[in-house]
Amino acid sequence: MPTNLPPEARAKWIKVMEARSPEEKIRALQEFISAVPKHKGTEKLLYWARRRLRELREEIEDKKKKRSGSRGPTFFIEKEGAAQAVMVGEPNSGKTLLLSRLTNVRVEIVDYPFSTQAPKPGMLFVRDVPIQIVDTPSIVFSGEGPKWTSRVLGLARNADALMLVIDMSRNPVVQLKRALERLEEYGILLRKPKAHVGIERTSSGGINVIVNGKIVDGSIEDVKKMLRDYRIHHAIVRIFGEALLEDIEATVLGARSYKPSIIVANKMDLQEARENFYKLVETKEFNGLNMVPVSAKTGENLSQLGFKLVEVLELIRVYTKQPGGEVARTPLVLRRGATVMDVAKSIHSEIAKNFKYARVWGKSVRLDGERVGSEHVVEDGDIVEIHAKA
Ligand SMILES: Nc1nc2c(ncn2[C@@H]2O[C@H](COP(=O)(O)OP(=O)(O)O)[C@@H](O)[C@H]2O)c(=O)[nH]1
Ligand SMILES: [Mg+2]
Repeated sequence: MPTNLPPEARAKWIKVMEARSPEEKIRALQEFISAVPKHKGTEKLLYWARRRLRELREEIEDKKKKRSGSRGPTFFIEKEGAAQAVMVGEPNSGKTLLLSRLTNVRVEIVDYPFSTQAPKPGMLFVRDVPIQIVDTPSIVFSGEGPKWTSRVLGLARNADALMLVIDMSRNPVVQLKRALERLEEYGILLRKPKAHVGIERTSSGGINVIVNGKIVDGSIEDVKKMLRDYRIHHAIVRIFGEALLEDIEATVLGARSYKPSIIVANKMDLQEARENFYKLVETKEFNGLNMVPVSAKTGENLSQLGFKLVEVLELIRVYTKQPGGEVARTPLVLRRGATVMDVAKSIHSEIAKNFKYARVWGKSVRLDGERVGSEHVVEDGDIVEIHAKA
């Protein structure tokens, strides 16, 4: 990813961000592409911009199809439950069987490649946490692949988590290497990069840069100037690790981002699978990936897969209770780091507004029923009783 794009290119990018309709976005993107100088340093950016262009064209085509009443498969799955996890993988890796094993969905396994034609959701309950699992048409990780490839990867990019399903009876090292490359081309990173940049647009307050690490090749002033070039005037920028200015620019451009992910090492019941799994684990390049060995056929380790999903999604359960009342049976599902105020807000905005204090039982407090303020951070399994002004 290049840094220091010429001002013309940045100005064009602003147009892309501001475009409302896909048609407008396409025009703006085309202009952006022609304003970007072509050299080694911009290769990835251009690749990414052209891919985005392709996706937008497909989106328009899709809409036309719908209007004309033809009923091709639709690639949008409404999110339900606490989070959405999309399964992606090559033909016959076992995605569809996994969906039927993990969720309430009953599907017919038809034994020919590319038999799944449209994405399909089902609900998995991990303890009390509902997680939507989405099965998708198979793609391949080397070469061109089927025409729905960018749609499937678009679904994955939009999901809360990605499950990369791998057939462990075939050379998994090669499969996984290619898969990682392919996903990265699509802007999906399965591991947190060494440097992580978050940009949160705000409505006022100027640009605030919080550095938990360092900016390797510039200063906070350089970051502010770059954002202003993109006409971002109010934002909180958080930098973790050792970030280059180009990492920050890549974030502005939305070109790649980390997606909580699991490598689902499937078909562990088959002969060569166990040895192959060790090969995966021992490959240095795969350090830091979450790998879960399972068998969709025998059901081996499927519950572990659920727990791992909750873990990578950073979901926690909080049980509410009214003063003098019973503990709720079903939990609120929140993200790790949530506060008592987040709990109050998910109960009711009035309760949040009239919040006085809360009592908490569980891991986040030392005493049962300890009295805490709104900023108190809750933990998985906590019971929270909120006291509000009447
Ligand atoms: N032995 C074994 N076969 C499996 C497993 N998971 C899926 N299969 C089989 O692999 C074939 C492809 O499965 P399917 O779910 O359709 O794969 P998809 O193309 O990724 O959706 C089917 O014959 C499944 O029964 C597994 O864990 N072990
Ligand atoms: Mg399938």
